[in-house]
Amino acid sequence: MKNIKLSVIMFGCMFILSCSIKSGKINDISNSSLADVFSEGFDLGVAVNRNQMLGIEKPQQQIVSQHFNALTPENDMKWSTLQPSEGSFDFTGADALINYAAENNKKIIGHVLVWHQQVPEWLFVDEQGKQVTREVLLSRMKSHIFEVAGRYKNQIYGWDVVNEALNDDGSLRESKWLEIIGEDFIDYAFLYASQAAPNAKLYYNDYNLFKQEKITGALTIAERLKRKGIRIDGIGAQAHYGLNPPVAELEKTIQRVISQQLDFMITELDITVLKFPEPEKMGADVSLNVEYAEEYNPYAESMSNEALQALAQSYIDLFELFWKYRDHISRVTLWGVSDGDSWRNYWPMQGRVDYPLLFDRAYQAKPFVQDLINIPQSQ
Ligand code: 9MR
Repeated sequence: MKNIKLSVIMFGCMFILSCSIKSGKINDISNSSLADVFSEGFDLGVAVNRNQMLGIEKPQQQIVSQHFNALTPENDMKWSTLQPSEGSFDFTGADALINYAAENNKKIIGHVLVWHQQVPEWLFVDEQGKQVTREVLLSRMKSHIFEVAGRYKNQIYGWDVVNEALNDDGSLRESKWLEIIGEDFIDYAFLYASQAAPNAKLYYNDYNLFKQEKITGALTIAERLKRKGIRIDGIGAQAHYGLNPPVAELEKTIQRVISQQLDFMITELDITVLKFPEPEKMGADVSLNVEYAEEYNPYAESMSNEALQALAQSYIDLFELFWKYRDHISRVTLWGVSDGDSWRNYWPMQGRVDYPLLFDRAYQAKPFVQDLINIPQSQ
């Protein structure tokens, strides 16, 4: 009799469990963590700002603490913030992130050591305003990397060492780094980073890497570094996409990267629901600034249901791909906490209202987040 009772109870429990898995309730995220759902596959990261780290933006901080396990500073570790004038460093924002991450047990991704944007005016010129030599710029690069990556060598898990050095066709982007130092500026950046932070992972990071010519350029850089005995651990694909993201091309990219024994990660994911005014310039070139036009801002009050469905499908398609390659993808990072925080509201056109992230302006998870968290159970 006792055994029968026990079996009935056990059967009942299993039935309830299987129903709740099917209905998705087992992963009701109000009481759990998105990062936990994907933890068998990859870290789930987010870009954060200083106010979130300091607790000034409380609702966003709550989302960060509950749902993400890897943090990238959206702006606070860029050169112009850290070393606004030569030799004088300001670590206020960076330290706030480091402290928050330590207290809340989050990984930290450093962003970024060498980039052509958000650099201070003094960096490429001498006191007379004349362009500096290769030797001077290399020495400025070295001291910055040693100061910054060295300071956090025990706290930062991985660094975006060089960011956006390529054009979409895979050639090297014209920049002051390239002009003054030459193409081995990339090699030196990785060399210095590996010396300053020997235990940190070192990444090359760029946008539009789903384009095969562009990933060829990135892989060529990685091969050269390896040939020279300079460490590079992985390639970060930014993923600033629009609706219907390039899933098939991205899959090819993932396959090519992992076949080179390089780690692959998605470093800056967001999906605009708005029409891109100059489609051939889709990507993340922050210098693009298109004049405001009403027709490009259709959801000023709220997003249409159609757009929400298309956004949902886009995220589902991408997360299915990420989960398929979970053994080779170490992290997927969203570029911002909630829609109101996103840079997409002001790029490539200022003054629009966009809906590119997982959490809305009222800090609620969008309905399709439930579909995302069901992916690990359904595959
Ligand atoms: O999201 C960042 C935004 O707040 C800054 O104004 C902008 C300035 O350059 O940089 C944005 O972050 C960029 C990142 O550092 C590198 N890849 C493209 C990102 C979006 O522009």
